[in-house]
Amino acid sequence: MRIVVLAGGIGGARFLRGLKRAVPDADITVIGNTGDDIHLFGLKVCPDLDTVMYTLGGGIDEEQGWGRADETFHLKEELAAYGVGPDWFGLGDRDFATHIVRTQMLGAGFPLSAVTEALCDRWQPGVRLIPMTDDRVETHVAVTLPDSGSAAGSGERKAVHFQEYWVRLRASVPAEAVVPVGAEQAKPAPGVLEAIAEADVILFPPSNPVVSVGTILAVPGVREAIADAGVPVIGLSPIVGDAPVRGMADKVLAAVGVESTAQAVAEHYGSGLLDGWLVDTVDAGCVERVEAAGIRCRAVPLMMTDTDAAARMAREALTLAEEVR
Ligand code: GDP
Ligand code: FO1
Ligand code: CA
Repeated sequence: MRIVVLAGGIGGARFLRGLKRAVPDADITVIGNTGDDIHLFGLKVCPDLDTVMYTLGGGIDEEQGWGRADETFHLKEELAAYGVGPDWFGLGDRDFATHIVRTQMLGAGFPLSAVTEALCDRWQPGVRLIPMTDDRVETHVAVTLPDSGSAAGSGERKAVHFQEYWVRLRASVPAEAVVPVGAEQAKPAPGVLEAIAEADVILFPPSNPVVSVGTILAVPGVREAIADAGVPVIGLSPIVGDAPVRGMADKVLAAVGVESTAQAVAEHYGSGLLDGWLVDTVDAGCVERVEAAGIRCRAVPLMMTDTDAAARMAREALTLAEEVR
């Protein structure tokens, strides 16, 4: 079975680990979000690609969900001693090696998709991991910073990089707009459209609907290819009990006018894209309303407490795919 998954970071990666356990023989292609990518200290950092690669390759910091296990921060400390920032982004020593290799290969002229493949030679994630595009796309968030006196600024409206919004500001101010800068001009990376066209099923894991899956869908051609694939498209809700399981997805959902509920996220994707939607059992009350919107819906446990729980979720998604096929 050929499965295509549109993945962000932690939610996508943990689901993928379950999917691999649920269907060990499947041919899984992951289209990874690169809108979170950021240049720091002259290096290209791809948080979501790395989270998938490290999680599936056994190198992730399990508790944190991002970055390397057994990490140290000497390099970050040395940079800080020189007064070289930013100091708000936690790049560890082991992780730095990945960004150095990536940046070196990009500088030598390799596209990000080829670089990602090379990095995966080491990590053997057991899936084909392709960035959504080889072109530069960076998600920016329009915010109004609080009045002066606070470290953040002086009541001015400005656009900040997604990582600055998420990590530095901790989404503490409303996101007024979320813009995947460069997406309109981006081309899908080699293999993206082909994998979608050849898929037997397409899955949206419980990743952020705006800044992960939404950014991938913003690459011209991707949404159309999914709609044209003619195979079941099944999503799993990252919202459980009207709140994100983890993180601040509610803040970026508000920016696109979507309530933080499992039903609203399903309707946001819409019946033109989604055939099936899984909500958590605590949200069973919305199943009929989602179905009324033309999307087949089931309520099942959606908490990825461990890989077995994620594998059960993956099996439920594939069962729903067979129901709508
Ligand atoms: P990020 O790039 O690291 O933010 O990760 P993703 O975009 O892939 O996923 C983030 C989303 O995963 C968040 O909105 C969380 O609500 C969701 N999430 C995390 N853990 C779980 C879980 O156990 N169950 C469900 N249903 N969603 C989860
Ligand atoms: N997330 C944080 O909340 N704080 C960090 O300092 C941080 C550093 C970091 C370094 C490498 C990496 O691959 C990911 C990192 N993340 C960090 C996670 C990541 O930036 C975000 O979780 C996602 O991009 C949000 O969608
Ligand atoms: Ca992310």
